[in-house]
Amino acid sequence: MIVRSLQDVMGTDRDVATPHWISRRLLLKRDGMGFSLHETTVYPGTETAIWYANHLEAVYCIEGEGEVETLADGVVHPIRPGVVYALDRHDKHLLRARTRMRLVCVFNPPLTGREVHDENGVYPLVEDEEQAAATG
Ligand code: 9YT
Repeated sequence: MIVRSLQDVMGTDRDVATPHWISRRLLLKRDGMGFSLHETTVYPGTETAIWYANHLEAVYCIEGEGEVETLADGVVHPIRPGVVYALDRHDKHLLRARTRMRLVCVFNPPLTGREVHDENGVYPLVEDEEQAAATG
């Protein structure tokens, strides 16, 4: 069994910070679960363009308020605690945080932890750790 806390992850390579968000990767590909599980904190007043072309992601809000806009149709969905959005169509979207949001995110296939968003907000599909080192 794997037992891990946010404190265990903070300050390690599972703790990834960007100007708009910080993400603690509690479970990654190397944990062998077939998905990755992250707690992501999104900073208030930010807007982030994201497109997970290679991954499915479900995002469950546990704290804070904001909205997600799907670019294909311009529909804006409010986000508050208890709301999940699932990018089942690899939807291009804009994530806006009105207040500091804490989100629990699940990725399939799992992230290795070495991916970085490219200029389109896409994470590359990383098949193994060697490739991750080359691209990450
Ligand atoms: C909600 C979202 O996708 N934020 C970007 C970070 C992502 N959750 C990650 O890499 O953990």
